[in-house]
Formats: sequence, structure tokens, C-alpha cells
Amino acid sequence: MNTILHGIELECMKGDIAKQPDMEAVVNAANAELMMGGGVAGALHRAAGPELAEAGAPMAPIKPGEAVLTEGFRLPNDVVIHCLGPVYGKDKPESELLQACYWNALRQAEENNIKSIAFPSISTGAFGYPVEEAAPAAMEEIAAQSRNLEQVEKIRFVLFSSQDLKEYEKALSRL
Ligand code: AR6
Repeated sequence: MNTILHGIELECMKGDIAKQPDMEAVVNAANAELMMGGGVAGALHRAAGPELAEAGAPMAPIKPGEAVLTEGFRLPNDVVIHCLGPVYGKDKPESELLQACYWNALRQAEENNIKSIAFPSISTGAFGYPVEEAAPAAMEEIAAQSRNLEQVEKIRFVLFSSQDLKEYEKALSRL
């Protein structure tokens, strides 16, 4: 599903965040230490190689809502933007911290002249954020920021399951 909003192409698709060769940046659903993990962090670190964790180490730990940038190493992307999402039920207020991830990731992209960025569904795996709440929060923040973007031209959500894809498409269609 594709939409243009304020001149920005917004897309939702099912797929693997580590296999997005046409995007300049991919976003990692990171841990605070910026180390290898499960889910998205596992897929990205495995594909990028050990240099990804070495590059992140000097910037760790990061706090919920923050985003930092490294190069992509063996990934097909120039850069990885690492976001620490909130742990649902622990890091509060969850929706503000989740939206801060998207805001900070887009700010990093803008500062680094990045034209295309792919996001996973931050916090909805190990961190337990219900996808039906996370999807509209993420999409509303992207929509709010889209009018301020000068470098970013394309934003993609890469969802792992059909159910997650459905939730993000629903949120996109409501914008
Ligand atoms: N591509 C796209 N989406 C994926 C992939 C993939 N390869 N793998 C999983 N997902 P999670 P979080 C989906 O747990 O909740 C890590 O271990 C997954 O189904 O990766 O922010 C870190 O080290 C879910 O919908 O991120 C942290 O400790 C979504 O991506 C912690 O988990 C996010 O799941 C971060 O937890």
C-alpha cells in the first residue's frame, strides 16, 4: 500500500528489514546497549556483521525514545538508525516515547541527507507494545513530521506478519 502525504511517499509492506536494498537507511528496534539481540536487532546485526555492534558501543547506552546513527557495514543500506522503543507497561508515557523514536529517527535522516528510510514496527515484539496501539501512534507521528521533511522523500514500514501489515495499512488509510 502506497500513499503520498505532503509530497512524501509512505509505503507499508510485508518483509524483512534486513533485505531492503533500495533504501538508504534502515531503522533498528535496538536494545539500550546497541548490541545484537533478537527480532529486528538480530536480523540487522547478523546481516551487517560484528562491526555494527562495535560502531554502536561508544554511543551506548541510549534511552527510550532516542535514536543514533551508524553506517550499515555489510547491509545493503548506507546507514542504520538505532532506536530504543519503550517497554510496554514500564517506560511511560509509552505513546510519547514511541513517537519520539520516529521523530528522532527522521531528524537523524534529515541531518544526514537521507532520501529513503525503512522502519520496522518498533516496540511491538519483545517490548510488548500492542500493534493495534503502536501502528496509529507511529503513523500519526510520521504524518505530523512529513510536512517538515526537506531531505527524506520516501518512508517505508516493513512488517513481519500479515496481521501487523493490516494494522499499519489501517492506520495509514486513516491519515
Ligand atoms: N524484519 C522486520 N520485522 C521484524 C523482523 C525482521 N527481520 N524480525 C522481527 N520483526 P523486536 P522491540 C518484527 O522484538 O519490540 C530485541 O531483541 C517483530 O515481529 O525486534 O522493539 C532487541 O535487542 C515485531 O513486530 O523489537 C531489544 O532488546 C517487531 O519487528 C528488543 O528486542 C519488533 O520486534 C526490542 O524489542
